[in-house]
Amino acid sequence: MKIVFRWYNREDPVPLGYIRQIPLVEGVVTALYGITPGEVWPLEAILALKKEVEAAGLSLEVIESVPVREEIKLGAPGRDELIANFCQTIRHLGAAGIKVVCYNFMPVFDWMRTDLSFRGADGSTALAYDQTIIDAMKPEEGNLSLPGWDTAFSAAGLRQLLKQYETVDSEKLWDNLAYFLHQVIPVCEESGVKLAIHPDDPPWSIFGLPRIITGRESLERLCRLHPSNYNGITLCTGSLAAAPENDVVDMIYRFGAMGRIHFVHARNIKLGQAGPHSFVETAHPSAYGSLDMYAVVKALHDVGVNFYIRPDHGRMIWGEEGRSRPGYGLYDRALGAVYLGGLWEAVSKAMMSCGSGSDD
Ligand SMILES: [Mn+2]
Repeated sequence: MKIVFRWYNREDPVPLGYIRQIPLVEGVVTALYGITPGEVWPLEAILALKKEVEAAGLSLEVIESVPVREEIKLGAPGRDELIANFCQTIRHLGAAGIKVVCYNFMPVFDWMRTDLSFRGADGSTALAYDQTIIDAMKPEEGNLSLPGWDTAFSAAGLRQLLKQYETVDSEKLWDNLAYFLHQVIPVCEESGVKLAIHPDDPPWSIFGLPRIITGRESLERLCRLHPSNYNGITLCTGSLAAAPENDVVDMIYRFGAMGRIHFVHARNIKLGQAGPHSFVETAHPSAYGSLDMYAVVKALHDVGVNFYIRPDHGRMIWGEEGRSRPGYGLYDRALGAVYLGGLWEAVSKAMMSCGSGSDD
């Protein structure tokens, strides 16, 4: 296990020097920003980024994310060239020593929240999701006011994109994912770069758009699309656990044993603050949310795979606000990193003492 920390490059108000001071954190996860999605990432720019990170005493072995253009998800004209560009980016990342690339296959909307500053009883703020707010919006009629999304698309651009998706149901989206992986995975194998899909967040359909990476069954299907373990998973505990039927610990045993978990996003959420299909992000420890984080870490330890793990979103605490990206402040994520490392130490040492116990 290697603990890593997401860093938004030079735009991030959290400097590399601060990340270097978080106990147990060995590296950062980042991306090249400022490149038009779909363009090839230049090798020189990747190498320069890696050099900058390493100069701060940290490693850069995981990229989050290389964007997948809508044409690829839609199966629209131009996708072959865009997939070829994605492959070339993978080759460059492999040449720079990158081991894992996170991506997602969510149509139009990436992660979704309805409140970026839900205030907790202790005065901290966190991201939250309430399905009833989503259900009241009609993006196709220009009625979409979501925090963090208002400026992502023009109303006309969004309407046009949603129209294109009218002919893409779940099965078509699966076909388009299979088509993509069929071309990309062999390049990943040659380049030594493991691909790790991020589950849909939240893991159900929103605004009538298909969402397919939602739980155990769909992850099984993903694995079957290409038998290589370069076709892997980013196990995001908070995303998957938003659907109460998802047993995250069970999924770690299942997909960890298959060698498919390369990257873990660990965070806790509290389900049901505003009824079914609602949740609020909490502090990482088990006591604050619906997830048993000890069981999560123990499962990861038990399956014995090599993986990178990062604390996922954190709350805003200790007066930190605004300057950071939602969920990506320094303090609460740093607490999360140390908590995860502490659980790992406890699980490791408990296992060791079990192993040597027979001599006593
Ligand atoms: Mn995640």
